[in-house]
Amino acid sequence: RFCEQTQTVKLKTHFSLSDSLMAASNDMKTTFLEMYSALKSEILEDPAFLSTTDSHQWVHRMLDYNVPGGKLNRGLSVVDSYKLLKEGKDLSKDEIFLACALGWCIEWLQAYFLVLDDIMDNAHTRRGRPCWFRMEKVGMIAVNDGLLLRNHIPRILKKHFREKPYYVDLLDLFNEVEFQTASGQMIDLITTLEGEKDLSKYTLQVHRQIVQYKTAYYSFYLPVACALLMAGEKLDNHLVVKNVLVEMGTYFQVQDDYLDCFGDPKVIGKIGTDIEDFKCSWLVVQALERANDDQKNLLSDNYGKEDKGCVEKVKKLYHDLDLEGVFAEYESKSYEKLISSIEGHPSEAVQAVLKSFLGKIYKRQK
Ligand code: DMA
Ligand code: MG
Ligand code: MG
Ligand code: MG
Repeated sequence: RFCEQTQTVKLKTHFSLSDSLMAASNDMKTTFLEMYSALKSEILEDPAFLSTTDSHQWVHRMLDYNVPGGKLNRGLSVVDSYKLLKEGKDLSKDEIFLACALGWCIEWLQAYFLVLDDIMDNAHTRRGRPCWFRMEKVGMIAVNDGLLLRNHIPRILKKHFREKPYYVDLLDLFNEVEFQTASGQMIDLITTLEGEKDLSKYTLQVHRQIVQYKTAYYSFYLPVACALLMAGEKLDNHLVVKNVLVEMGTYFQVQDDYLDCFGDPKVIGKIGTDIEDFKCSWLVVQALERANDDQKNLLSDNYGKEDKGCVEKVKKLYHDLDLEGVFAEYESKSYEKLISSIEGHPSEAVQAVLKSFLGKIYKRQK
């Protein structure tokens, strides 16, 4: 117990090195990234790795490859949201420290989901580099690495939040959201089962169910829920906020589906595989709603095949059906709807949180 306390103090001292940066407060991202190194050091101090240097090395490399390289939107949103909930009051060093720690827990969760998602989706690249499981000497060890990433989260929470009155709510939140995400992933995966490839089951309703569960809860609700808990709020009192965030997350995953086909791999850092994987993507659902019988047959014959020619035929059909236009329309409609739900909220601070989040993703290219 004493030992752990000293470690926490050590971590906080290390963190105070960046006091000058925080005073300027214009570079929260730098502070956030410094916090990553501190959390990583704590994890690497675990006796599990002391006996062999190889295991220490492995975890070090695995974390650096998978945790910090993304846009960090989810993690930084915890800090941003907490600040907005505090309505302009300056945050203490301790508050910044805790909000960053929660932000990193979400980035860890994201790393865990992505390592496993890329195996299951048979993906090639992520964040502009090969997927972790494609790396030499990694392969299916990536499955266990996913489990490790997942297990780091309760360790970080225990170390820094154990004494907080909202500790139990925090654990419950992470557990609940992980369950929802894994359930969404399951539906996403079983709809593509070989031998049951049947496009007629791909409806907007099925699509909505998948994306709400696999993406919206962990990417949108979770960061704001973390900030609310830190601010001393009870989540049951914020169901309206939750609904708006789930809507926003749904819109975000529609963008992801769109970019999978129409995005620039150099910009989004990944090569799309939804057509090859027979995914219930927003694009295929929209295509089915608009296709004539011939076009439906073309889809049945070519959707879900590895063959490059088949993929090209599907992409051409999407273009012929003007799905770029349909998406542009969907995007502005969703934005308007979200803004009007947000403006219906009684709290200015909550409105600011939601608008800031929406601003980060509207018309995103990556
Ligand atoms: C993402 O679904 C969902 C999770 C939980 C990672 P996806 O497979 O469309 O994501 P990506 O396009 O990033 O592989
Ligand atoms: Mg994927
Ligand atoms: Mg997937
Ligand atoms: Mg995708």
